[in-house]
Amino acid sequence: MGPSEIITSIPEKYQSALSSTELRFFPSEIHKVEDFGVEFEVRLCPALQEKLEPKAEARATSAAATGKPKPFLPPYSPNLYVGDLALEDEDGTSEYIVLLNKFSVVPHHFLLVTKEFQPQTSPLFPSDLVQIYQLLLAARQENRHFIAFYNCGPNSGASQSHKHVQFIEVANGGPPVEKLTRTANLEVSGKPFAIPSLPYANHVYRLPALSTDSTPAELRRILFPPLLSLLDLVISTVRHDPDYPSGLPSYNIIMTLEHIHMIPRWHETYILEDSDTTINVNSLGYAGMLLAKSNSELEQIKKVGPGKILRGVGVESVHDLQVAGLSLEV
Ligand code: B4P
Repeated sequence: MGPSEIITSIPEKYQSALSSTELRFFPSEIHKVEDFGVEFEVRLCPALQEKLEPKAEARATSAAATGKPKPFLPPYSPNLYVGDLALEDEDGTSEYIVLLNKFSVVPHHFLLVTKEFQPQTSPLFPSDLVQIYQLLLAARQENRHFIAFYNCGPNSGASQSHKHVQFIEVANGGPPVEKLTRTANLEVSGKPFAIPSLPYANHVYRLPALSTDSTPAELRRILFPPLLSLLDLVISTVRHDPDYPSGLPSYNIIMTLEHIHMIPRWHETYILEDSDTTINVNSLGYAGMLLAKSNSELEQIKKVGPGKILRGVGVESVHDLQVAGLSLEV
């Protein structure tokens, strides 16, 4: 299938997966919380407590050693499987499958998964980027607004160890953080920048207008150098902190047709003071979309503030260091 066929088949596939009961939809409601110039959308979804598999357990299920089913390897459930995608790129052919998210909080949430096992700790490759943007462009052609996100590394919020990029539908104006990002007035284009008002390290690249007519080679030339420079910045940022855990870095990536955002991560969950509650944060949190699985989590998020939570699981912003004259090596 091509990217356009995938996008057009998602609504029907979603409906039949829902009727089959294999896809579970968890109703939720959005609460707006203003913080650091962003109107955060905190999605209250108590029904997710019924999803009995917490992250640590899901990771174990996903690990090769358990002998339990691995959800992103065949045989795929016919109800969740949308199609195969193959990308003829300069590097040869890369193969992917598209699956509907089995645990859907937002309808039509889908996953782009590598056909062969690759670890979720590996960076995005040029072919991944091209495939992601072909899907985002195909959706925009249908006048639908999706963002893609990638939870990379052990503390990024990922629970499945097989490389997968997720796609979620958002409102016309994009996710909450994108509205703030759009207001950044860049002195020079074609360079990464940070949103200094946000209380955590963040690195962003503003993309030129992309076209559905672009060839894979053109998309690769436009998209891959920015991704590499953002990754360099993430690595430089975490190196500024001598206490950052050794080993592979963790980070979140949010991809829209306008920007690529990359946010280094330190911790997987935010532990609330004076309570046993923990808040799980994945890439969507940094898009301005947090998840609360109970009313008490929602109240705590409002009380503590999304910015403090995101700073707590992220890394200190090095913007102040840059302003103070300490440059980052890129
Ligand atoms: P990961 O990258 O490993 O982790 P995640 O998105 O944080 O989801 P997690 O599984 O930890 O779920 P959580 O309860 O926190 O992604 C794995 C993906 O594969 C997930 O989308 C998962 O649902 C899906 N999956 C697992 N087994 C599968 C199978 N057999 N077949 C197909 N897909 C499978 O969060 C629950 C859901 O809410 C997640 O989808 C999460 O992405 C989403 N979510 C989180 N914050 C949200 C927000 N603010 N708004 C809307 N949705 C949100």
